[in-house]
Amino acid sequence: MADDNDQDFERGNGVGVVQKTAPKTKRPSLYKVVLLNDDYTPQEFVVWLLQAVFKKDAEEAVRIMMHVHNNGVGICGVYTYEVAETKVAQVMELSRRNQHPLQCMMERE
Ligand code: TYC
Repeated sequence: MADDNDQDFERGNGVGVVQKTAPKTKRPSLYKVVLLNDDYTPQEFVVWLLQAVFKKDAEEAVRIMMHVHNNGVGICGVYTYEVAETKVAQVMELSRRNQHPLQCMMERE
């Protein structure tokens, strides 16, 4: 014998229907890691750092280093918050350990 639910189901009244909701995923904010020029850090050190920390090939590393040298500032890469934060910390620590005044920071895209 049909109970109330069976009757609702047969009428298509929504009993037992799985309703899809829009997925609530959001793309993470991105951050530029930028290098600042100075008069003291050797060009070779900056090129080495761009390869070691930012995984650039030699040609791209030289291009970015020269861009910073000529323009005062330049982008090393764009990353999620934690990755950008880690790369900035690595640059600052490697510069400090080698006694270079090189400065690096992150900026919201
Ligand atoms: N201007 C530096 C020099 O001539 C080289 C340099 C490039 C320094 C980029 C920092 O982020 C920098 N020795």
